[in-house]
Amino acid sequence: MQLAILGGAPAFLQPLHVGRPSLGDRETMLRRVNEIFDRRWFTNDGPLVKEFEAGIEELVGVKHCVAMCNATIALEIAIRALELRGEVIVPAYTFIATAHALHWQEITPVFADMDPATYNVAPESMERLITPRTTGIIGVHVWGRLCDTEAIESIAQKHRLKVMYDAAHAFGCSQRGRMAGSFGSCEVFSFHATKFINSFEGGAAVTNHDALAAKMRLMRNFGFAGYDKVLYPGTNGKMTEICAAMGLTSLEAMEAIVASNRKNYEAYADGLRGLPGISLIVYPAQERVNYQYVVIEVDPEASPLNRDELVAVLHGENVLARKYFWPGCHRMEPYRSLQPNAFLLLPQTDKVAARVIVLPTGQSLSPENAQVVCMLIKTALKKAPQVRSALHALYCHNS
Ligand code: T4K
Repeated sequence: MQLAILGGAPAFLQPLHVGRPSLGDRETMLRRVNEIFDRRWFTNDGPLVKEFEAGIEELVGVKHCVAMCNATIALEIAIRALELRGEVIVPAYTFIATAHALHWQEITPVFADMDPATYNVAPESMERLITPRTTGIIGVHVWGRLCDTEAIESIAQKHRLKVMYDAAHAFGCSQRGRMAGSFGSCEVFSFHATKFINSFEGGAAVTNHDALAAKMRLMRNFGFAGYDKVLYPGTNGKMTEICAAMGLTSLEAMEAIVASNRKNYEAYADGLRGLPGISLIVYPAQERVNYQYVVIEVDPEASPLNRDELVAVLHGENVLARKYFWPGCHRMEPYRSLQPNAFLLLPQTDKVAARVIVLPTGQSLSPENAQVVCMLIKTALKKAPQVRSALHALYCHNS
């Protein structure tokens, strides 16, 4: 913990976290836990997992949901079931799991640049990276705003590539009225504790393709097709009943979670309006949106403080803002060593990743808390010279 740069005690006694889980109805969850105990059926395609899968299929409008223990394993299984190999194009601006799910299977993630207007991958940057070794594209719906699926799918068609999406952020979000989960050959959701809908840990691959769904179901359970019969080199990607219980409880609370996320987002939008060099992510009014991420960008040319200085101020006030996804995947190991020149094609990713701050939101935070966070940012920008010298003194003292 750092000192309050703005002077006095930190504005918040308890830290405000990004990614604080939403809970859903506690009594319902506890009832489900009791039922799990009574049934003594804890995992391996249990009734709650099936119910959770059916709920997702209905909400997303897809034929198949294959629930898994987390989204990283779901990505790995989807990648394997689609028989991707060689090189697969992914955005550099994503959580490291997207790239690792490929590298883990000896597939090379080839990093494409972003469109700074959307934080999503720039389709033309993807097309430039296609080689004879390319077998597929993984788009990522960053912060829940869907990437340009039309452009990506037309590039894929032209070059005979497979397309899947990392929809970890985009559960409950739509594009032209069509829900995330129904694009490409398949899409992967995350239900990690920090996500919009959470099952403690969890994920799912969703698809409209019967054969692909059947293959992923086998793969998540060691490749077993009934007693004593293994058809694929599968893994253990199963979701437990306790996770499905949480997932169902969270799913039931979905509208309430969106409502509180939206209130917080609007409080941030009010409080940050007009601050020099600060812009807040805008969500499409005509679409379904989960408002799970409050993302601001700090333009170092226009803001009196840069991104890192503002984050230091906020941490000093117990507002534990995050710099997601900084640095881009290409600047993390093993990719930094394996592809040392990748950055040359990623100017927008490097620029934007150095500007982004993700602010706390979720049901554990009130719009009043969001207003205080905005006041802190406003005060810090107003007192930029003092803030800078306080930070300088602090760093000199600590080094
Ligand atoms: N693709 C994308 C685009 C993703 O963003 C992610 C995950 C994945 C794939 C892979 O999905 P999973 O395999 O995880 O299902 C966190 C999450 O662990 C990760 O799931 C998430 N993206 C990523 C964006 O954030 P870290 O390393 O930043 O986690 P950590 O421990 O720093 O916690 C994040 C914040 O959440 C902190 O402020 C503390 C708070 N928190 C966390 C947990 C677990 C809580 O308040 N309570 C909690 O229980 O990765």
